Amino acid sequence: MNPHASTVAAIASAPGVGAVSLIRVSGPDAVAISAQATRCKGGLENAAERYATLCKVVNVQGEVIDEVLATVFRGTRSFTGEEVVELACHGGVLVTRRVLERLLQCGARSADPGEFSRRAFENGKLDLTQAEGIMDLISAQTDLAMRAAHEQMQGKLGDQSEVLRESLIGVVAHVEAFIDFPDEDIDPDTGAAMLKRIDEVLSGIDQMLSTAEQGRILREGVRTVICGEPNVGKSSLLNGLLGYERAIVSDVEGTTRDTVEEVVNIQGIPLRLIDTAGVRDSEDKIEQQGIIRSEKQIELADLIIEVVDGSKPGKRLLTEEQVAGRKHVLVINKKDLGLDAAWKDSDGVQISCSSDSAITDADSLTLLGNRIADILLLSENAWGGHAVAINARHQECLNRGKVALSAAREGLESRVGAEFAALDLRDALDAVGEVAGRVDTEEIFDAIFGAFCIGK
Ligand SMILES: Nc1nc2c(ncn2[C@@H]2O[C@H](COP(=O)(O)OP(=O)(O)OP(=O)(O)O)[C@@H](O)[C@H]2O)c(=O)[nH]1
Ligand SMILES: [Mg+2]
Repeated sequence: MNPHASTVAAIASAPGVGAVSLIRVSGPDAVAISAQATRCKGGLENAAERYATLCKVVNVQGEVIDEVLATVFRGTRSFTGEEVVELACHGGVLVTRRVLERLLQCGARSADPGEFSRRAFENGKLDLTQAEGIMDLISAQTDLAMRAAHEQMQGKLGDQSEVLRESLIGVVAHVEAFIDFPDEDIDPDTGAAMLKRIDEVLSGIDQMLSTAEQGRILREGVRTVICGEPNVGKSSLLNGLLGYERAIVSDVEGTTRDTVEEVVNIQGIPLRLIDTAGVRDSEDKIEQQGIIRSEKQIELADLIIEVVDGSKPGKRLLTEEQVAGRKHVLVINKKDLGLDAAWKDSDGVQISCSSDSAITDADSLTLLGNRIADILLLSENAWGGHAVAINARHQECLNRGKVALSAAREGLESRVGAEFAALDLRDALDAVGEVAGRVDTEEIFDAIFGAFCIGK
């Protein structure tokens, strides 16, 4: 616990004009400072906790700045785990700023970015993953991203890493006790049992690591490139998925020259759709530039939507080698014109998608959405299995933990020496602990002395 000496204040609502603005004050003098800045019956210092109290914010001359509703949270029963006052004032930019200035005049310090969450973390109200979950929730653009953020705020990710960390503490305790107290009759638990415990943690780490890609997709969106030969209907598909005419569509081959990018929500998954110039041999310099960009986009994509004109024999733009190991879906467009025999046995998704609503087949676009969700392992069914989706920071910690733990395992197995294994195990423990922001050696001592009763 890190009790903070200072009391901080900040505007908690979004900048700009609104009906109400919220100003938060947190720290040991939150109530005293707010009471000094306000006038109300009985004084804010005596206000009932967790009830809205009507009061006036006044300047040093006693002139009213605004009438506000103040809510007092005493002791540790607040978001930050400190004394907190929340002032709901009128939502003008100037009035909000004046109320904040008055609180600063009365002794509060302007809060740093994220300082309220930081205090909540340091006061043990949240672990790091929960604090990150709040940020994810605020920036979520789709329902699925919101759901994942909620799970994280509930502490599911922190709990998972905590289970692994606790197992590791047990392992470290055994190995360190064996080193530190060689005369005690401590079973080093090396051998098979120890390795089995390490393997269990390693597989737990792998399981968490396997959610990294879903996590990145939910947070950042899937880079999805729509590619194909000219005139197959790439821009029509972009427009169809977006629901409005974003890209120019025409029957002239080579209509799209530059890439066009838009975010679309497909079954709760944010796709960053990139429409590209149709790829063909062209003499036109501008078109050539567009084609080079298309090829670059295909290389960078998380997901490739390759479109072909199903009404013509034609061939695919990409070879099997080019799509091997990539997330790829083949879209056979213009099925309304009748499917050419060349595509009859293909497992591509058949669609019709045009600015002419009589031609567009909405159901076929839904089927395409399902296929995309399946490919991304983010369909409702697949998602059900994972409560969490880790972010890049968690991934880095877990990878570091995995390397250290694998080294410890090797050391124990080849009996190089318990000391080296213990160092690696400590590194692994720290790395896994970093996921939830817990790095505490005190606990290891507790585990050693508690579990082995070394009390001489
Ligand atoms: N009948 C029918 N026509 C379609 C369909 N999809 C697209 N078209 C037509 O095909 C032509 C080309 O469509 P675009 O979407 O511009 O094709 P594109 O692949 O973006 O073409 P480029 O940008 O030139 O590479 C247009 O005349 C569209 O109206 C479809 O499902 N059915
Ligand atoms: Mg186009």
